[in-house]
Amino acid sequence: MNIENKEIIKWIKEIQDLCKPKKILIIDGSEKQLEILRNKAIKEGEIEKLDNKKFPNCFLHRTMENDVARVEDKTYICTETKEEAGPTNNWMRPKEAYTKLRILFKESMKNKTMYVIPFMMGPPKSQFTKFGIEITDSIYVVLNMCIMTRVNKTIMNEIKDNIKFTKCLHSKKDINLDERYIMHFPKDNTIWSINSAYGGNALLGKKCLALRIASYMAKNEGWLAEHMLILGIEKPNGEICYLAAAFPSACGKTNLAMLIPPKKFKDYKIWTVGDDIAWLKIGEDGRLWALNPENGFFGVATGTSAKTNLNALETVKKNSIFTNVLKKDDNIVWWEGMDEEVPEHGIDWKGKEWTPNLNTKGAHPNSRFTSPANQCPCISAEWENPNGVPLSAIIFGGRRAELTPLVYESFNWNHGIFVGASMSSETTAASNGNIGVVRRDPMAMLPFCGYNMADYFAHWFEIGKKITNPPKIFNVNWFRINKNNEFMWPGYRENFRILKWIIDRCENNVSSLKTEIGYLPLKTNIDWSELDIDDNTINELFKINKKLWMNEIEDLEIFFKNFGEKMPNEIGKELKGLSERFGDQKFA
Ligand code: OXD
Ligand code: MN
Repeated sequence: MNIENKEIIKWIKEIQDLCKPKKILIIDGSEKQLEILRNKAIKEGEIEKLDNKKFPNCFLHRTMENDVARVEDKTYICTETKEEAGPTNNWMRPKEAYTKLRILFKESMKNKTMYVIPFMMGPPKSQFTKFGIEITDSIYVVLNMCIMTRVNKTIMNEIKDNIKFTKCLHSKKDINLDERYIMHFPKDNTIWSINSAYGGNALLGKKCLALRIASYMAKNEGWLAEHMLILGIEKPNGEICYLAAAFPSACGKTNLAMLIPPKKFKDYKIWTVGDDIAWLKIGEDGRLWALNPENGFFGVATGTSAKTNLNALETVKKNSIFTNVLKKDDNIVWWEGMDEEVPEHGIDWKGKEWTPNLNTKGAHPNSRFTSPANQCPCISAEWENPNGVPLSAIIFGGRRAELTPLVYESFNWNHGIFVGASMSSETTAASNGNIGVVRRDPMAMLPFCGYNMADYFAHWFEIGKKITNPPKIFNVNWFRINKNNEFMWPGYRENFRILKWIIDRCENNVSSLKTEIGYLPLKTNIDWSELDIDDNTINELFKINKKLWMNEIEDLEIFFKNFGEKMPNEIGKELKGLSERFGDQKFA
């Protein structure tokens, strides 16, 4: 491929001199090239081919045992001052970080091929779209990037001399955990990642570019890069209304994005626009428009079943890569929680013989599928619309055993930001017997914000000043538990009932109950029919316990203090308002 952009040529040469690969291959995303690479990866043991009849063009990959998830303690934002990165990010000065990493990258690709992947985050001809180039020594990364991002023959030369692109450098090197680093250089529009081949650390278009670097760009350019799914709800009259929702990792974003409404609501339909990342811009109409910059899903396989997510099961049946799942004797995949019966024998995610009586996991709990988004049976017709889709609502959520009700609506945009900034998840007794360990995760962005989160909150307030027709902001909690440590809400497709109330609120179809924390539904405005739930449980799901909320306010005060002077006053005002509404004069 003939490269015209001089900066790209210079950068490739620089990395070549540093990593000393045997060969360089420019990736054009063509089936011909991918086929050669897949065969090479099969020969070298990086991937295995699955049964081509049952799972056409699907492959299995196993990571090293020490390389199964994102590594937040090894993830850095590299800026001149610590203040720019803020108290929630690991920080290093760029000079120090480059010096450290250059030593690690030195000759890291010796005797290997260096793959250069030009890619696009976002659809063609969109104002949202950003370019990146990832240099890697892993075919697994190439194959995944060709699903998760848009890669084709023309992209390299679309990045003209004056067009910005993110320089992404990755080497799996020797997967040494002690020398694993995922470093971001927002000012240089650069990402360097070494010693991991796990998706979130190695597919640099996703968390690294589309969230950490993009959030920094968004702050400077007046938009938002968020850890949110996007979905459309089609009503019986054919109208579609769009929502975006932020939940901490592993709280069911992919399941909600692909939800099939319960039988009772068969005249409604959910359309998936995205399952993990949303880029949000104010449109000329004063509404907030949302676009999914990705091209595929990198979803958690474990627990995915016909009950939890039938659409995902359909999506992964072809052209997919499975990571750290169990391989059955008939050369197809299985994971804990899949509908099929537990196999009598297989090869587990570590590559070892597995039988159920071993009492070990066949698939890693964070096993994954990588699948093209356009294979999803409920993919929205608008998912590649260059303008995105207009949002009626933003939903925040987390796992709180006793605190937050099933759903509530914020009073206005600023209060909604406070609700998002207060987001947290808690281990519930129902999941591991250790109740009440709270992890604060504002807007589900704690591990993904590429700059000081105090500035990030301020940026949300700034956006609010410019939107004339903002989406309403809600909070949901599917995870409340009762005295017997059981989840009170059935969740999954029944969550549709709550989405329906949310759209009814957006369209001013129903009134609500004003409380200290926000607007709650009138019980009669949610359809509970055909659900095995009693009145008492419904009341419990909406209970606001003053004592718990007073503790929460204290906890939030401590958390927000971490951000020091930079914290926007609006957050303090909202906290004070909440406290006063509970009759407390503490902040007076
Ligand atoms: C995550 C993911 O960790 O989407 O949030 O993989
Ligand atoms: Mn995510």
